[in-house]
Amino acid sequence: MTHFVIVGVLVIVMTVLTYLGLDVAGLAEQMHPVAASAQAASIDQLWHWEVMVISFLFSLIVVPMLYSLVVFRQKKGELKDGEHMEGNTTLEVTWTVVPLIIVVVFAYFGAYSLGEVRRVDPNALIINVKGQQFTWVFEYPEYGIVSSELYLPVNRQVVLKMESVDVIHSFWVPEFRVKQDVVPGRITEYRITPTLEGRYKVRCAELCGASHAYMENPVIVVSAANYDAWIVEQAAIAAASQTPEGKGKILATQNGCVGCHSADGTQLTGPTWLGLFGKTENFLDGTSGVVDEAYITESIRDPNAKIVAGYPSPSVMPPYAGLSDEDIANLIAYIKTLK
Ligand code: HEC
Ligand SMILES: [Cu+2]
Repeated sequence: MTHFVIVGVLVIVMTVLTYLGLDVAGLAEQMHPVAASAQAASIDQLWHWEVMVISFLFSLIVVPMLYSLVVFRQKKGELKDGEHMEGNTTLEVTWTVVPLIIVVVFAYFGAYSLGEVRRVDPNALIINVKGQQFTWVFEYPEYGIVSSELYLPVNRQVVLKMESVDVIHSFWVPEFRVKQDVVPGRITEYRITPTLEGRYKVRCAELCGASHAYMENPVIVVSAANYDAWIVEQAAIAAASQTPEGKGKILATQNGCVGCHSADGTQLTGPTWLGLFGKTENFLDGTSGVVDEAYITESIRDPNAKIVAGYPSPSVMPPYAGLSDEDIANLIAYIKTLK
């Protein structure tokens, strides 16, 4: 009987020590970052209960084993066999029923926690997420905004409708705790209510190719007011990129024009575009002319037709045969804004 008491006490001591050890390790910044979502609460609670039970089960096995090894080891000169045992119904019933109860209780807690995590708020903000090798793209369908950063208002539920364009990815923000696969050809949902303002990172949690480890994008949780301001700003940018000037600016970047032509007067390989439209240009052959739509179009399609005075002949500017009339009109609209 005294053996049972001693082992019982040792098991309790060992449970506490194991739990404290695991808890300290688990709370280390890397393994258990700050909880930043409403969903994190029930998940963290479940985690702590599980660590507790794991500590107890570990002690329940290891302590009696070590105790028996030491206390009931074969003494010197002792040669006879150990006592023969024929089974013990009470013990067998106990070690079947007790674990069964524990498993059922945990199944209940698990289901409850899952319910909490998936709780639907009908006013949730909808954001479409696209995972692709090796980045995330966030689309705010109500505002026509596309962003590489996930901006979220604090204390409002968001539902991410996630899709992959290539292989399986997994959306994971450790501070939010919840993790969800992103699968090609299917839309998966991820609900979260951020509760703490700050900058976090979404990581891909499914090995998806060579640069999988770099598949990280910023997640920024801000106050409702700052979120609204960001939406207004982004919507303005999105709208601006739809105007001819906006499209022209994008074309100038895409086609590398900005590498040779500055918009602010800086001298690069080519003449600056600042104040270009409407001015009188002197050419290498001694003639001059006013910069209008026709001249700019000619300069783009056939850079050698007229070379600006002071620049080498033939022109270092490549001819852009691939640009459509509309592209050129947009580029001209953009150049016109640079006064
Ligand atoms: C490799 C450098 C380079 C690139 C890239 C380039 N340009 Fe040029 N561009 C020049 C140089 C040098 C000149 C001046 C010599 C000449 O007239 O060809 C010039 C002249 C021009 C002119 C006439 C400017 C003036 O002052 O009269 C226009 C308009 C122009 N480029 C538009 C464009 C557009 C639009 C693009 C992109 C689609 C582009 N360029 C890309 C080098 C470049
Ligand atoms: Cu991935």
